[in-house]
Amino acid sequence: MGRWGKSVELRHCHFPLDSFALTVKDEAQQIGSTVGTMAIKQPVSPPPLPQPPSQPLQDVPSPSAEKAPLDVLIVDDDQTIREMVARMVRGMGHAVYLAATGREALQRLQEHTLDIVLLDIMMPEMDGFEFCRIVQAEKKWPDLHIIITSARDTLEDKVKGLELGATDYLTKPFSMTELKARIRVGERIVRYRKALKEQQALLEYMAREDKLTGLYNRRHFEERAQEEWLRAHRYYHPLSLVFGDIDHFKKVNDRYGHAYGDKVLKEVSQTLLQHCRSNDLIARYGGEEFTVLLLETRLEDACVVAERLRAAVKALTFTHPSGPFQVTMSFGVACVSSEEPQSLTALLEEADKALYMAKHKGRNRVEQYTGSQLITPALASGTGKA
Ligand code: GH3
Ligand code: MG
Ligand code: MG
Repeated sequence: MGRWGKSVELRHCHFPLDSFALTVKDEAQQIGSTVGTMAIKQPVSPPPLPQPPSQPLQDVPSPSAEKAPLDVLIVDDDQTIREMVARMVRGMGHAVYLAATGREALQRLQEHTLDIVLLDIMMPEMDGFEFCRIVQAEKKWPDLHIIITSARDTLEDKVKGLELGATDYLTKPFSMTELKARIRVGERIVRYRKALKEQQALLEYMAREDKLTGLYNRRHFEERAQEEWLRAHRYYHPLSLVFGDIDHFKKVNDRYGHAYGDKVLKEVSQTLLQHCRSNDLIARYGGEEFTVLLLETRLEDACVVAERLRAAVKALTFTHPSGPFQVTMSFGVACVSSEEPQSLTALLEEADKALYMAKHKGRNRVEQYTGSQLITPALASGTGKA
């Protein structure tokens, strides 16, 4: 029972945590009105209960990282009930929001990200059923855990509330201990859902990420690039693609070892990322190959970006124990053409052909696709990219 034990409460402040019904009953008796359920809904609400002498801060559970406070909305047109329940919920370590009508409750939902709603049914303006109906229809809060707390106790009411999306139904007068227990059940469900969502987000992120470099991987790049290609093609927006490949990377591995090669890949990735704009989509396409999709960017401007990337990579110095060294990169650039019907695959092939030319012309350079870069057998057997 703890510090706010029943005997202490009843003696000093009429605030027994274990039985809300008992408190209302006592108060109702004091002001000479009906006892029990009806007392809660009487038009003249009982006078506010005396506050406990001081809040027992040491009794409030301190939330740990994984037990962060939840956001709980208490909806009731009876101020006394709102305040008593609010005290109890705060005591459980949660953040509390209040509303006196269904309409106010909807407003709180718009303003805050709420986890649990304790919902009265009979309220002026908009009742609890209507609130549930709107929440269900809007589909914006699928994870909201609604616990109805109502004096309406027929089977029809309970079924109606649950069918309208509430997860639990508690009839008034209720015991505070039971409400607390039901909030705890809600808390477990809410936390479980949150953890599941975080796991899902992590899995999705991992599926899109290249583990070594932290850049997007080829799969994600192709998915996003396909969307962007369709948009650009449909609305005649410029869209460019840069294909980059580290020069003679095999030699880096051979000379400095595969592990150091990994380090080079990571640093090159960060450099490329730093020299891209925030809405450019950059990915590790494979091995030592990188792609950058440049939205709303024409061929000439994409060549400028590629040149900037080339210079940035060349400026890097790697400090291996055997001595410092540099790496260079070659780039091919292509743009969605408004004349010919293309595809993302065609765009990738064009950038790849331009990259091939850059390799062929001596590496550490940027080449743009001009349409005349046919790969002849002579070129293909030459020093082109692998
Ligand atoms: P070019 O200038 O023609 O591109 O020559 P290159 O040596 O860079 O090209 P090649 O395709 O012959 O070799 C690519 C090398 O990249 C071979 C491969 O082992 C290495 N590589 C690919 N992925 C990784 C990786 O994740 N880590 C490391 N360290 N090396 C990788
Ligand atoms: Mg290479
Ligand atoms: Mg390669």
